[in-house]
Amino acid sequence: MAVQIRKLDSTAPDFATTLSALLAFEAETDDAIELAVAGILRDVKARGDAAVLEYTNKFDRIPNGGATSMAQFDVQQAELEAALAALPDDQRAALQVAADRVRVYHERQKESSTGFTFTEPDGTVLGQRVTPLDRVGIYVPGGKAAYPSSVLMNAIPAHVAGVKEIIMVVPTPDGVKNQMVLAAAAIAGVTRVITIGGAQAVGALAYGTETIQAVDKIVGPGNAYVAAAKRRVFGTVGIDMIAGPSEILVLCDGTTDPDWIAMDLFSQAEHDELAQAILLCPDADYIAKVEASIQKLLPTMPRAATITTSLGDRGALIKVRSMDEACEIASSIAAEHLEISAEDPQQWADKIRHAGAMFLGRYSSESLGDYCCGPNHVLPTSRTARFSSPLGVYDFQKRSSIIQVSEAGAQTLGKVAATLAYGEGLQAHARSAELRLNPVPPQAS
Ligand code: HSO
Ligand code: ZN
Repeated sequence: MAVQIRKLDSTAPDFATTLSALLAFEAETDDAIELAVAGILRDVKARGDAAVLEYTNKFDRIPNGGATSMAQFDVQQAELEAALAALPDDQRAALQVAADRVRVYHERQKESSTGFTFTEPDGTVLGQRVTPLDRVGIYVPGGKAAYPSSVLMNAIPAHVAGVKEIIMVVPTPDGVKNQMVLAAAAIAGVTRVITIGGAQAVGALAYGTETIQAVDKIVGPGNAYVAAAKRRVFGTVGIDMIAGPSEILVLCDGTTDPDWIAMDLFSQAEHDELAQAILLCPDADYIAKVEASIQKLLPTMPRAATITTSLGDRGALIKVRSMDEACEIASSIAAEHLEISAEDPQQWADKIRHAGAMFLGRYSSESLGDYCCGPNHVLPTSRTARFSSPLGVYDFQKRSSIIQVSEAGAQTLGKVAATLAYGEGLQAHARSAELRLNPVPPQAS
């Protein structure tokens, strides 16, 4: 099986148009899905557990005639621990190493978001306090996209932030539980696991039911129904982001083993037919070598069909004028993952303004970041790295302003506030400020 991967040249007159067409990705908004999800959410809000039970039995084909009570969907802590204990030793150890590293990294994030206070000369104190959310829901997909690593990446930052209740929902089609997902929940600080999924699980988390307390925020990836449900409950609860297909952009100076680069491109292409893998390189001969590696290695991949579609539809090998130009293009692409596979990668990294995560140097393969380097693998996709950040401890915290005005402060601020309030026609605001002026001026008639 040979893959047809497009080759582009940045000197071509239509390069900019071709590139933007290649990058365009519209999350599908399907009217039928929207309608179905709206109905499910309304029903869950109105009927609570009874609705969740019915939808789960139906959509997840729960065996033996289905569950008769929500309690049957709760996974006890002992079952999570048993799943962890039953894993092959190497898997358990690897999960533990990954979890520890993710925790250590996110603890640094917590240290750097501690809030502040300062005192003005007249004794007025101002500040910002950072507090964790009380309760969050983590959506974990079932089926082929059930990633234990994503359980760690979503739950650990919440735990590090100090969230007391972390409720994980995971659908179990045909009643089958993914043991590695349960094991990951056991070590990530998840407080409750419920085997429900789809829009009904999002509704249960957002509105609460008789047996599930409403959460404050819902995070985690899901299919089109879950994404539509998350969009609809936003406002009632917080949500993280609506993640698009995975992306990798490799910027290479032409000195890395081409097999390594080919496999790095495959590593994201194998996620999804809609995933995007792109190489930027100033050396045409090297690009030809990577292409040869792609053709050579593809038949060895169990997911060759997915990779072929992804590389064929959305992939590209792009010859650029220089590494400087590669950096400019990379910044405009704002990829989820950017690998800089080059000698002295730092000089190029300094020129990048937008990327979800940057992997510097030829040993930093993106796959290491997906599992165990420590930084989060939930990253902005579809060019949203221009304005958003990796999932982190800060997504499970919020800030409150602190204002403690001294008597002296009330004199100076009171006059400013009253003037502005009269300007806005808001008498009560003005009087509220003026009442604290010392001595209190006579009330305006
Ligand atoms: N690369 C994915 C995360 C992942 N990879 C999970 C392997 N497992 C996020 O873009
Ligand atoms: Zn991945």
